[in-house]
Amino acid sequence: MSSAPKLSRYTTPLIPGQFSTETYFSTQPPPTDLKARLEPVKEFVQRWQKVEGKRVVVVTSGGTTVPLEANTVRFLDNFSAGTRGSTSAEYFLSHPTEYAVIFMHRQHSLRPYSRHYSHSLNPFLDLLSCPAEGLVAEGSITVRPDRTRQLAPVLRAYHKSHHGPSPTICSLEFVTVNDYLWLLKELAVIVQPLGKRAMFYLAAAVSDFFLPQDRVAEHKIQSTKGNLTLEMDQVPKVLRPLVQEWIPEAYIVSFKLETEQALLIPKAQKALSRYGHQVVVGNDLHKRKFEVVLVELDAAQGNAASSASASTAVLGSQQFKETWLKLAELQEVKRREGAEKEVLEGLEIEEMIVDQLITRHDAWLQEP
Ligand code: PAZ
Repeated sequence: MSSAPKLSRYTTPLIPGQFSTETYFSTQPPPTDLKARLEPVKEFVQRWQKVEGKRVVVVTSGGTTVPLEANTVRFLDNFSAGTRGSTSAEYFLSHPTEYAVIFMHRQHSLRPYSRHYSHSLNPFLDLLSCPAEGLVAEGSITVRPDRTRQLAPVLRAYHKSHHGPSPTICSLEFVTVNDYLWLLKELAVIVQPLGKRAMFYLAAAVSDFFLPQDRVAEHKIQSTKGNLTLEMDQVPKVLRPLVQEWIPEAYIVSFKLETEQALLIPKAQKALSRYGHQVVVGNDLHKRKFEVVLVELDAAQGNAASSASASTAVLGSQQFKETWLKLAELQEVKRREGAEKEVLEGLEIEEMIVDQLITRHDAWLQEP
């Protein structure tokens, strides 16, 4: 029998629907295996902390779910496939002397390197040679010669970062928004000793709403009971404690997704004013693969950064700078350098985002 969602006095927030961060973490239970999952991350951070000059970037990636049932049959989800996060992680990993990556991602979402061979884009079995008559002998399976040129660099980078003598990536999975919030909080504590050498690159699409544990039905909600009405509470804005309490020295980059382009810059500015972190990367849902805008405090007031196409704006007494990054501009530069068509077609906006952020992180490390 399914139990109907019910209210309890204990977790009901003072303002209906709004949990403070403290109330959230004191009422919503951590994932059962939290400590065990974080052990490899602790070792990873301790190892890289000893290497002078090494920085660690926490990349969050993919969408979070909100389960409607404890024995979960149904859940709310969002569109994110983890493209931004997995692609960006690769570009950070392409600077192996500077960056090691903690890749905190939604289970089964895209991952660095293997993303090139997803089942829909580039099915794994299509990479392998198969005799015309289909008689595949076990000991003789090989990669099709016409696919090795593309595969070799990806395989090399994958092995070096994941299975080399000193792996530069450590992965951590989440599914629900509750998993995500707990992992982020604990990760901040683990990464904290790195101080300014840490960067947070928060590209995951995190739900703004959740169902408190005591309002989640235990068993599958029965349709025989008629319409389903859901009332969800707001997820606390953990960016504030992340920036102001958990890891104040780190370089923190948040992402802002909108479907109305006109909202991007004002909302990014508001987030910077409210939380006091370093950069908001604004992106429009439909153009996110071709253009983004970096919004930050103007160098005169806050962080130093140089860029080709920056403009400034004022909100209250704060002055902001916006830097648009457009894939077409990178393609034009590479085209002029003589890049082949195949290279031009393979360019990704994450290369530009990561380059820009590394420059800013360099400057951040130089600041007293
Ligand atoms: O995962 P993806 O590449 O399909 O999408 C990336 C993205 C749009 C989720 C990311 O760029 C982003 O904006 N994340 C933050 C979303 C938000 O909470 O506003």
